[in-house]
Amino acid sequence: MIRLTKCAVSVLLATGFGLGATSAFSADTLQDVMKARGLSQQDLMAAAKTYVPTGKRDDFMVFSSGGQSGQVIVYGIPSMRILKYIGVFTPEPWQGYGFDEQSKKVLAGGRIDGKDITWGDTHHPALSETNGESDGQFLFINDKANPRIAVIDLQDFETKQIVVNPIYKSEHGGTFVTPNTEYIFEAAQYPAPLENKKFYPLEEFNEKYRGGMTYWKFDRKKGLVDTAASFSIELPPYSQDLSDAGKGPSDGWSFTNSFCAERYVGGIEKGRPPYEAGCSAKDTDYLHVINWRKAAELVKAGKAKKINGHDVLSMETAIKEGILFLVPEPKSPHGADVTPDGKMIIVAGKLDTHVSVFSFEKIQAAIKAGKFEGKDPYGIPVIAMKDALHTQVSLGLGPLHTQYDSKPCVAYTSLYVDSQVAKWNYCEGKVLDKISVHYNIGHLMTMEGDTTKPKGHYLVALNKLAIDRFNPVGPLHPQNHQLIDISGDKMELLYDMPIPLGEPHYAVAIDAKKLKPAVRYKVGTNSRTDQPDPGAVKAGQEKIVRKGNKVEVFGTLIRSHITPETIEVNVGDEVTINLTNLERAEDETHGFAVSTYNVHASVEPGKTVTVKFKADKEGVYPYYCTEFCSALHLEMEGYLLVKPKGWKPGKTTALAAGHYTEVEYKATVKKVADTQAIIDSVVAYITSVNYKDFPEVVAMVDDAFDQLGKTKGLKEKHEGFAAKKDWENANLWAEQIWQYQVKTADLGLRAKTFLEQHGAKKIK
Ligand code: RUQ
Ligand code: CUA
Repeated sequence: MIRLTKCAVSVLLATGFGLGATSAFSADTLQDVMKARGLSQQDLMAAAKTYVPTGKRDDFMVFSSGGQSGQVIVYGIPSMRILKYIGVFTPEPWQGYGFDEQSKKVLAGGRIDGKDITWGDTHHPALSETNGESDGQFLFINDKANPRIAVIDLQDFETKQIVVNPIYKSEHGGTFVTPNTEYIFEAAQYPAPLENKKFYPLEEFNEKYRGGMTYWKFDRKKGLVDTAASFSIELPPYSQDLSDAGKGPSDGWSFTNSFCAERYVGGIEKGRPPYEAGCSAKDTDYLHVINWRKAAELVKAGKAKKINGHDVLSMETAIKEGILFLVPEPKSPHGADVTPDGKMIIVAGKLDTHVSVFSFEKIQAAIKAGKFEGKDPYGIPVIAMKDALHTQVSLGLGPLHTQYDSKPCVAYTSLYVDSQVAKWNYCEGKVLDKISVHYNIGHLMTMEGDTTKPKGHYLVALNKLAIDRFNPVGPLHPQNHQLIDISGDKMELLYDMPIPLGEPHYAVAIDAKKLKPAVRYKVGTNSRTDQPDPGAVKAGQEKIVRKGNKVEVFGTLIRSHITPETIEVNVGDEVTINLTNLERAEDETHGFAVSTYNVHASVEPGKTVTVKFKADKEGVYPYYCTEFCSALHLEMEGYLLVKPKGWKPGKTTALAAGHYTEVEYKATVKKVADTQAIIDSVVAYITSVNYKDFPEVVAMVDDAFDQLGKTKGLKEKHEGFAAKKDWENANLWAEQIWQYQVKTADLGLRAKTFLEQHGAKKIK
């Protein structure tokens, strides 16, 4: 990456470089622009550090929680350009998510008590890891309100699975992964009875309400959570909160903090002060220290009991087997972040100015020595805070979360109340720098900052409030992600990005080079299962199958027509339409919508998608492609005809005719010949260079020949009609040849441009 120094900027300015007076673009100099727009030299510096010119790519990719939208937001760093919203817990119309059958099945995995839940309170995304490093394969995210987690495959950035937690009513401390993504963590939040739909009065809170920690087993080969091999540990009714997995020396352990260890129950209705008073009355809460690896062995050995069909290790067993311990932590803690070397766990104070750095080695020494200061009311051994602490550092008001730098011992902690980020050294326990952010920061995020090898460079402050930062848009403000340069000694604020989709609690970033998403599916793929779809058909094999009142269409999409172009059904029929996109060219997605039947599909190259509905109203319903896929996109259309009961064809009139003449037919034939000459010249160029070394081009060439192949037999057809002087049909079939030629030429020219721009070499 090029680092532009301040001094370099001044040189550029002094020499009148940049948009100089001689520039062909404008008469302005860089100084003129600065003056006119009121920009400082520092602003210019920030612009130079973040601007990514057209055609250039970002260095890092961010996966941000979409908050209450139940989605994931993908954007680039340093440009902060938004690239995608991934539908996760919530239907997302553009991607057809929740409007086609394949994706409805994924969303159905998130049904609770037989009901659809069409929103999610997404909090913490996590990237899959191999040996403690981000590997760019999978993304996970949780839903706090409706205890669920989701699996997103980074092969196509699509949600593949939603898993409901069978024993919680809410959760928060998820998702966090173990260093080889063996397990995904999910910690409960507000205690409730673990049995489903069981009622106990609040007076039985201590006895019947419980917290817990769930370990979801991830099957990397299948790319799915294996629910049968997953388990939970029953925990006291403290509100378990953020968690993290041990790594290096602490691998095999998990750490989960908690609040409201007071087990307080509000409030006014019972003549008691509210939760906020009772839940922060004591000076300490508990950090839960759990040996998950041993817990998994115990579950395998049959020591768990089933609750709602799910394996749960009881507190009793966990205590007896020596896998569960508590460490007091300063009141109402937040964040539990394991250092990259796995030696320390940093917990922030929230209502305390301190962050506490706990030593894993000290915790282990106390456990080995059986040195406990006592037991909690449930009999869990408690390690004294002083026996577990490495150090405590006063950072400022409202410390929440901690992230790590590529430089050893350097950490960044968000200060919610102060609206600042503190940079500090956790080995020596000293503050290094502070920067103000706008405003009230929650999480913060460094590049691969959760892993064993953080990448440095940048930090993003995820601010809860934006207040005065952007043009006002009414009482509900966007949130503000601020990009901060952390490569020097002093942190420098670079960029403000409004997030208008929900409250993105947390985000994770990965080196962009690690992501290798596909650009097309194998033709006929169900993208949600990555298996061949039974609804797929090859070109030329399209059909409509009717069985009783069920009508099933096996159709295809290719520029610029839908096959079939007419679907006739009877009112009351159940209609299933399977569509396969036959394109192989990059970015040639077709959409599919049927007027007023609330179905929509996004059919990317190679994908097969199914929409299903009951044709419960008679009438005429156009269907069409919803993506502007070619010059004749608007003509990518057809009719669903829903016939009334007992309808019989009466006297029909002829379909509209063009009344074409011989002159028009001859002109069309000439147009076809001219276009063929262009195609031939493009083909000559492409085959004269090493185009086979460019997979993108090979795909385009394949597609082009596919299109051209469709003209087979059409010449004989139009000539046959011409011989009979049927100029109408002769002209229409000649015209159809030209339609295929246009698409062939379009692809061929794109391939040619690509080859020219990517330095293709002559081979003959
Ligand atoms: S936490 S309220 Cu991630 Cu700071 Cu959710
Ligand atoms: Cu296909 Cu528009």
